[in-house]
Amino acid sequence: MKLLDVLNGQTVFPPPVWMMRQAGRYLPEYRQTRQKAGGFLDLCYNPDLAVEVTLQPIRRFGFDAAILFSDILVVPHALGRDVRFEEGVGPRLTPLKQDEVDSLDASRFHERLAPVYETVRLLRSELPAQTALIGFCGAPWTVATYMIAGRGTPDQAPARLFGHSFPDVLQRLLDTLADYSSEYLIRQIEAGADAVQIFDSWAGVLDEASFHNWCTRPVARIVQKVRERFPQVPIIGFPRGAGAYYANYRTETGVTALGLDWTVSWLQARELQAKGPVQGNLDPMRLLAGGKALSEGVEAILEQLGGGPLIFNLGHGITPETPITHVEAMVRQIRESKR
Ligand code: 1CP
Repeated sequence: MKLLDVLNGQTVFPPPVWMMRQAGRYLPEYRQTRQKAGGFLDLCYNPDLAVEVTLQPIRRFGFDAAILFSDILVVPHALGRDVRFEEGVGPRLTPLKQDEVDSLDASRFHERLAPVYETVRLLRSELPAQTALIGFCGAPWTVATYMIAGRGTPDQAPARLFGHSFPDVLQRLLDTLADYSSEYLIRQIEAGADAVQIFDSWAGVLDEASFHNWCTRPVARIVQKVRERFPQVPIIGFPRGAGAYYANYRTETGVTALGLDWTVSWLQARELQAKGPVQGNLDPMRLLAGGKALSEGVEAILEQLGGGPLIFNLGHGITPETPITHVEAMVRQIRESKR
């Protein structure tokens, strides 16, 4: 598998490619299956339909990796929190109060997530042998931001305020999430995931000390626990917006590869790549725009990072309005490129 070769440190050219949120609303076949499933969580917990939507982008574009179809918020749901997805609005949770942190209900954690493990098992048997299967979880900080605010917010002010007001309570929440997320990843690997990614989408809103305590440390705890059980399975860390903290994040967490967002400079990206594989980092707005914006963006990544271990990806998820023809053009350009 090309993706695993890169994660083992090899340079593969043209690089393997997949996209964050590759199963999603920009695909008509996704919208159709989504409608059949009923609610969004019903889709996540229905192995047959979750397998179907995971495979849709693989059939269409022949990506080098499939990512399990689920959501980062199934973890708080399996910890007994109320999680809903409102059509066209996004996730809604009952905001977690500080006196509820020590009474999360984990009694049915794996039972609730059993359909996700079943999805992984089915996927590994149905995917082509050359297509890697990526499992995932949200990083504790990012999951906590949704648990605390009860929704997505532009800068996670509610969770930052919570953490600065009650640092010990937030730390306990993050530790709990790290422990259950580790178990969740281990079960996904047991079921057949070839690699796992930890999504820290809200890493970029923190000061240096908070980044260390709330992003780096909990992710290091997950990496350590997963490695105790599966020393060889690659772990991709994606601390979106980490900026100057990317380098320390790699050394201190021990992740195998770093997911880069599109704001990282080429100089920094190449310095990071000199220490291990990187993944990214096309601006999803270049993919949405298409044409020259897209081809120049793809070309720059191949030129700047194609000489080392690279997994081609976007710098964040594809947006629902993106034309399918743009994705086809991107994949064609990557696959036809020569060095
Ligand atoms: O209408 C729909 O069908 C719901 C849209 C949708 C989809 C397709 C949501 C709601 N989640 C997903 C799937 C999903 N989420 C995947 C599947 C695999 C793939 O990539 O194809 C993954 C990996 C996620 C991870 C996820 N969920 C993250 C981390 C990555 C990121 O994009 O930053 C986050 C922050 C979430 C929360 C979430 N779930 C859904 C939405 C719209 C959001 C963001 C809400 C917000 O911040 O406002």
